[in-house]
Amino acid sequence: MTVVALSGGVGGAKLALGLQDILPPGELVVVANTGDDFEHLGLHIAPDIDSVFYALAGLNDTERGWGRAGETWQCMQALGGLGGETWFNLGDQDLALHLERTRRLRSGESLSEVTAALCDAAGIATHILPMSETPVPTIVHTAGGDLAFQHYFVRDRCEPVVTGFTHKDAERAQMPAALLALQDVEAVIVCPSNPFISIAPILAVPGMSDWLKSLGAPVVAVSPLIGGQAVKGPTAKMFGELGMDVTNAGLVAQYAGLLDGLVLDHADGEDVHDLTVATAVTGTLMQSAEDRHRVAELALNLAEAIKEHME
Ligand code: FO1
Repeated sequence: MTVVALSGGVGGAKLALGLQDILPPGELVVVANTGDDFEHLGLHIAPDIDSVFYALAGLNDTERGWGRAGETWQCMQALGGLGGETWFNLGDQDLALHLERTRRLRSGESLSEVTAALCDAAGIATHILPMSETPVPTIVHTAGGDLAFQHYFVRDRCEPVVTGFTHKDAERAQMPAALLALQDVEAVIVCPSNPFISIAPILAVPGMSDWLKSLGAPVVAVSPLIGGQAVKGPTAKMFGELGMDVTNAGLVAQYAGLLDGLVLDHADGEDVHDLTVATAVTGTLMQSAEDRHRVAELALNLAEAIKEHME
């Protein structure tokens, strides 16, 4: 049996770790957003793949949210001393990952193959797959003009007012063959990631939504909203700027008929009355392993209950 999880970076990686811990080894497949990927300092940077990778390998920095624990920054300091670009921080250990990924990509391996090799090396039994083998960079449309994703997110600290997004070259993107080959998928879990910049790019890959629907498996999301706010990042700000209510009904509408169920936080318990999908309510803030396991288990249980009704 297989569980497929769709994930962005930090928030998604927490649930992916919870799922990995409670499922038998190898039964979890995480499809990671690559809309944030970019070429920087000559290296292929894949932030969301890496957030999931570091979390599942137990190497992540839980305070900062991205990158490796125990990181050092000597290369960045030296680069700054040479007048180089330092707005995007690449730690010394993190650089090793980017060097190896970039080397393998340049030698002709696909992004799926490279990611699988890195997971093997780190002893991760979970399969992490990019949403696409080819780049689908997210372009952020703002009141002040279009921005490359990391310019919006890191350089400009998500300050510009967002008016929309383009998933550039999505029409050319292809789902990884390893994803299409999956059999016996029992549940699809949409992690508590940003619906606009983490999950929408995955769903923009041609065939992805139809494939998810064709599995005959319940699709259950864990809401990234707690009390009408995002735990971290610009999710709530984007809802407002795009003229949408910051509610779970707004979230379900954003997923346009994909969801069968939603796990939401106690603080938003009232939202269940406005929802047409099956729901389960718990504390969704994941600060400890116990939190991650509880939320992961509830999402899988909700999927199982929905499946029983489908049959
Ligand atoms: N986020 C930051 O806010 N500042 C950084 O300098 C930064 C560097 C960075 C390097 C590697 C990596 O994998 C992620 C990094 N992130 C950084 C996080 C990241 O760019 C964003 O959180 C995601 O793209 C959004 O999911």
